[in-house]
Amino acid sequence: MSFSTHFSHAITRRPAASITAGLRAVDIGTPDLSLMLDHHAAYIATLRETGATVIELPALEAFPDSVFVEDTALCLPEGAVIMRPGAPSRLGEAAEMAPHLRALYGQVVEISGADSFIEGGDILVTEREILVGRSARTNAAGIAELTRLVAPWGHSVREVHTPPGVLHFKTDCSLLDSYTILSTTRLSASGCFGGYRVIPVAEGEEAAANTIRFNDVVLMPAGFPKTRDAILAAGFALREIGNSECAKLDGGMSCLSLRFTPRA
Ligand code: CIR
Repeated sequence: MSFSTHFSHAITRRPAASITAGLRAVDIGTPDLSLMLDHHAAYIATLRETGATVIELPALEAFPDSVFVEDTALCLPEGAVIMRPGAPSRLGEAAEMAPHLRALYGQVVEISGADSFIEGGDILVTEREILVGRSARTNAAGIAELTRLVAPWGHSVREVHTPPGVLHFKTDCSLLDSYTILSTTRLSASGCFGGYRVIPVAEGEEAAANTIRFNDVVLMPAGFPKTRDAILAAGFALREIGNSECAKLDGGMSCLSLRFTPRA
């Protein structure tokens, strides 16, 4: 079973009422908390249906973007790495996540350099390597520190680039199985996925790129029929989850969980 697609656990965090103040590149409306909670519940139920244990953490009002837990840590089978988010308003979210991972993992290490910044949304873990996109949130020092921290666990890091104007590397791509990546053309055109099979996101449906493969199912945002059909045609089981409210804050399927199988 692949450690990059199959997981025993996930951690999520309930959206806070302060989500209305969440970060966004462009203001396309205020997220509706009640609808977001409905979508969030459907997301968690789908993770649970695969047999995984889902740990639901309580809302953190002091951190409007804290529902997007993926950015706080990188979880590998051998241990977890606590991130240093590049968005100043999100920096404190990592410390809020650390004790929960310490309770589950034997080894938890931290990105600690004052000049190091890195967010989980910029990290794509595949069976053979860890790709990290440099972005407005993730810098060279953060990537260098991550590279040093995961080397003893046998993981290699390859630095790639998040397209300009795109929040995170994984805003534009997802792993569907150990050698298949769903990607926007603007990202795959950079050549970063050599050696992988790439399923292109349909033109005009770029917001469909951020999906997750979680055990035997692919969770994707609802409303992108061409990309949905391409994933189905490639033979994957798929569930569409409402994402209209998270999308207002540049969030998608991966942002909403940490997914892992801890080795105690
Ligand atoms: C932010 O700008 O940080 C949040 N509004 C969205 C974070 C999405 N996270 C992710 O893609 N991993």
